[in-house]
Amino acid sequence: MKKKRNEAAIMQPFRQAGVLPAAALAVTGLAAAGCAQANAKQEKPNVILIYIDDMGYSDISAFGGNYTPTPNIDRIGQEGIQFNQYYTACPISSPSRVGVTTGMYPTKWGITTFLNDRRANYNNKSNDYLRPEAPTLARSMKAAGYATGHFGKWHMGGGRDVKDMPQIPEYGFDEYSSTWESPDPDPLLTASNWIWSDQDSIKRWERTEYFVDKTLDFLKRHKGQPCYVDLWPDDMHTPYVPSQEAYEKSGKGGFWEKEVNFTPVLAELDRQIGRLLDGLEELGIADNTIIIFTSDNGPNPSYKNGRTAGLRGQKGTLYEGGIRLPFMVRWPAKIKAGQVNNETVLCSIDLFPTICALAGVEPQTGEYELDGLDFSKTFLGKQDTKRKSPMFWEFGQHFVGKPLPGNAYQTRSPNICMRDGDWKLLVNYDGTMTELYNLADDKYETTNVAEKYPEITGKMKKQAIEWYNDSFRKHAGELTEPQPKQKNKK
Ligand SMILES: [Ca+2]
Repeated sequence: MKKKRNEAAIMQPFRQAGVLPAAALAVTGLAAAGCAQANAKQEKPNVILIYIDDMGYSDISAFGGNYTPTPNIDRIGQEGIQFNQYYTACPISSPSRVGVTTGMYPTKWGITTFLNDRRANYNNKSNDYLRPEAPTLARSMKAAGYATGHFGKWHMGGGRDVKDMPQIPEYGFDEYSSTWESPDPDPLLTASNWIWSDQDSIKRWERTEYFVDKTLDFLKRHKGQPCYVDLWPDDMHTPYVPSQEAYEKSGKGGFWEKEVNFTPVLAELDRQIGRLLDGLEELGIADNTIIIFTSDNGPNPSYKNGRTAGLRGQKGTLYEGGIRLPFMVRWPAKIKAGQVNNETVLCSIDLFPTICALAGVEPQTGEYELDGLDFSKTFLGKQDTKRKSPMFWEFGQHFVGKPLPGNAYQTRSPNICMRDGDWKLLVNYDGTMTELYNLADDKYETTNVAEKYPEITGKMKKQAIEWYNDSFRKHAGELTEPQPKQKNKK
């Protein structure tokens, strides 16, 4: 067997150091020697950013989900603060990840939709990877003395026929383990040349456990040093393959998008988040660890919008179901338990400046200006901060002018969106499909009031299109057309 799973490492995460090669052990030994001294004075908090893939607003119980109880995930908000008006920067994986990584609107970096092969990226006016000169949160944390790890899906470059992307350490990470859509996939997860296969050493249903093990092992080895960790699982992205039994029963492709398999995958994700929380307790670092829990974009499938609490739209649209997501923060040392914030409108691009402020870290942004705002005081529950500037989104310029699908009401939105206070405007970059909603009156976006409020519509439409014209591919460089593909023999 080519890539045998290391059972001991999986079953006993805290002993993983025992299977490290000699060179790594030497480094670990040095870190351990510094621990006693560092332990006494680690003031900066650890930060774990849990970024779930394709989790809907109401998958989990704390946000109204009733698929399966999620007591462990819910605990993060119950023991900290839950925000009910949090948005991702883009309703699909790659640009969403760019937004949270850079603290900037992803369209500026020319990541316009999910990263595909080079020809598709070119056709979508997308770069093949995030340019390494972009500011990154991890790089700022590292510069302030943090140990940095990325464990889970990446999808900001690499996979398919893209070979010239930078490696993950170039974005500020000391260690990583990632999946097929990354520069250097973990061989235990990628026995085949695809996102997953039944030949993988770590099975699809064991992946979140694997990344939680990686996270805990990293924190253990760096105990005494502040750590920044991305824990970015594959769940709740399809296919839903909850177990060997389900895999054999479902066959190839049978039920992998069905609720019957979705539910146990969600239950397992919750169990693994519970293991993470228990692990932090065992390591004695729970009190001074900030955990942020959220998702990268809305659900697909949405199960008739059961996964969006009835909000319109889903993954791939700028309606609320595509971009409004669950968001919770726990930091026992500083954040009072049991808070719910219904007022503050947050965006994933705020996390870069906010996390830096919470940790006392200076953001390293080079010549670029972050688009996100510092909401650290709001996270700490000190004030109910109202957002002082509008937010903008761009997704789907490649759909503009194309025929709408039959189910467009839920699956296709105009490609620019702006939220200012309770007003939300959507429009295509060519000025077509103008829609206006007042979210305080109509959070389900059922009634387009653009004609009823022509002044508001006109002003917001102008602002939104100007923002798009200024932002689209602003720092992305020139697009280069790929050479015609060699024919692949399978
Ligand atoms: Ca996603």
